[in-house]
Amino acid sequence: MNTPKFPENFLWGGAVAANQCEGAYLTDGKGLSLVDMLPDAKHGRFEAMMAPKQAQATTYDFYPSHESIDFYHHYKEDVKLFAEMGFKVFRTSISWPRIFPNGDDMEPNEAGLKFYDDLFAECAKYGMELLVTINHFDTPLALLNTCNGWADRQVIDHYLRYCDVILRRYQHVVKYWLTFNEINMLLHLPVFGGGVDVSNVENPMQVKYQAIHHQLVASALATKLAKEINSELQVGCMLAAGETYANTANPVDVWQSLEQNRENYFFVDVQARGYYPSYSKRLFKEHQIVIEMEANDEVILRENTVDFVSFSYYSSRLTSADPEVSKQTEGNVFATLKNPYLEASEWGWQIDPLGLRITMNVLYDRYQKPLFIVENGLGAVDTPNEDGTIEDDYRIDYLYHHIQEMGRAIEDGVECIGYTPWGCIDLVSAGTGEMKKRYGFIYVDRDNDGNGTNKRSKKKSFDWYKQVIATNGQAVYGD
Ligand code: BGP
Repeated sequence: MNTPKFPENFLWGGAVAANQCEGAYLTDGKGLSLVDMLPDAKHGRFEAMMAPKQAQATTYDFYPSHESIDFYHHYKEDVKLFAEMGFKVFRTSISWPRIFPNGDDMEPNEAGLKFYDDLFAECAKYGMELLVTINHFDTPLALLNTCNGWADRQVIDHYLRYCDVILRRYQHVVKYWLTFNEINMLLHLPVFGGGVDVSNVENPMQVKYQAIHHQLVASALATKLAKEINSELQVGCMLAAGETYANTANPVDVWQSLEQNRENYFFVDVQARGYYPSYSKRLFKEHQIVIEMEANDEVILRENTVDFVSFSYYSSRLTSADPEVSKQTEGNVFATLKNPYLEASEWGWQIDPLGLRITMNVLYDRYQKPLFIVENGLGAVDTPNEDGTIEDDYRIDYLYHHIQEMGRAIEDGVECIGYTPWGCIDLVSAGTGEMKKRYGFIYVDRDNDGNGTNKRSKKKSFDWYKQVIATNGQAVYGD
């Protein structure tokens, strides 16, 4: 096959999120985010997400987000390293409770805004574009407690007040915006995705889809606002993607895979097409869901679709209608069946580079909007050699094959704006709270219990990725 060519202005870069790297969890007036009350997996992170009230009443030994890798105080050094790799774009998020400590405050916290003034100016100094997630798992904790997070419609107003401040302030330095990280997270882990506690409600599906409706309306209104503030701004949605395959050619398996894919595409169907998909009628009926809408909601959704579709891709998924087939493995956001054709990471996430090409083709066929791959990567244990060097060939191998398939998808005709692999610098894992699960090109000396010097050093993948960027992706087609 011909060597695919990446577009000349393709945005190579890397991604992080405030709650997983900044630390400084109470510095300069920041309020608590819901992530700040979560311990690591060993001490019940998952259970805390399921029962947030009990979690808040518990004192854990260690909270990974409180210090994280202290990006808050190391950002200059880190951005310099990103620039050395040749990043054309840097994806990060703004911490909502850094700007509005309780979520419902009327005035923003100037010290919080100042931090992002400085961070973004530092990136601009090196000519990097910015891709900013407005809400990446860190809804202010106070909103979870006062109104059950996004289950309450008034959170739309709080969110838009926050959007108004940051969109205005950063319009000239941040061109690309994502309204919510992995918006389908709300369906699977509602505390994480939207500060919604469903542990004591009669019909969790009702509460979740109502909260989802609020996020969808908020996303559309944020898109509208962005355009009013500056018509140059580009706003995207963000999905935890990964095509779900059928386990066999049995039509019942194929049907089930279609349904599971729809469960995720539902979100982008609304955000990219502007209306609830026809299949949602039956879904809502089956789960006794009645979405409460305000008169203008449908118009808002229809008139304010996204400019591009962004997504995270770590793996494909597999499903079977046969209850006997139950070999589950871990995966991003939700577990899936074990695919016998695929290897898996140490955390059980299956590795499927071709699945990226498939996912890109499906998304592009479905929406005909430019794609942006804003997360992809391998979470692995890195063991430094005696001299401190880290030979992460496994990570290079993972990225190499995914970049190859991304190139092939572009060759297939898919329009793709850029690629920002996840955790370009080691940071706290969202799912497990560990440091041990590393994604970075840059190693950070810090362990699962918060010990370490926080010293940064380059892994072998650092120079490799630098070469990929320098050759506009051609380095992965050299063999
Ligand atoms: C996605 C999140 C990220 C990131 C990534 C890897 O769901 O958007 O925040 O953490 O997954 O997951 P983990 O950190 O659990 O390995």
